[in-house]
Amino acid sequence: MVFWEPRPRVEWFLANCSFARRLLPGFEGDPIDSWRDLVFGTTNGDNGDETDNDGDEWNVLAEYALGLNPRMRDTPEIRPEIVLRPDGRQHLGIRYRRMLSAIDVHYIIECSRDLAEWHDAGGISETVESEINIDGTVEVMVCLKEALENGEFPFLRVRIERAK
Ligand SMILES: [Ca+2]
Repeated sequence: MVFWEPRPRVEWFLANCSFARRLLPGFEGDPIDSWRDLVFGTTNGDNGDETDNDGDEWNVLAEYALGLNPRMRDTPEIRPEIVLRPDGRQHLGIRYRRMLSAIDVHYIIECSRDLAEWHDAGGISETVESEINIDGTVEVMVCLKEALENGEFPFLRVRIERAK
């Protein structure tokens, strides 16, 4: 006699592929809570958004949003770049790696003339590259629309904010 019992194939896959849980936002509550449960083993305790558990000066929200490890000192992949655009001119850009499934986070590109006053660059910038990585992150390149020679903003940054 042969017994056959259907197996919950999807759950089996999820249980054995850690980053797959990040690729299914909302599968078990808020994406950040699923991630928090995955990396800390709990959503309770001292692992709130503003906590810096590993002392690398990146809080839990930033570690989540930028695809870092909140249990190990590491640095995000964020860097400025000068990009030659189809208009034949050089444009100031910022390249960063973010969590693909972090739909509960806003990534706000900001520009500045003097590093003191920052402005939302959403209307004057555009995403020119976006490449998904196998680890559940995506590498994004955002450039100012205005060429560097005419640009009034020599500084860019990414501000991370929890979606309400
Ligand atoms: Ca870290």
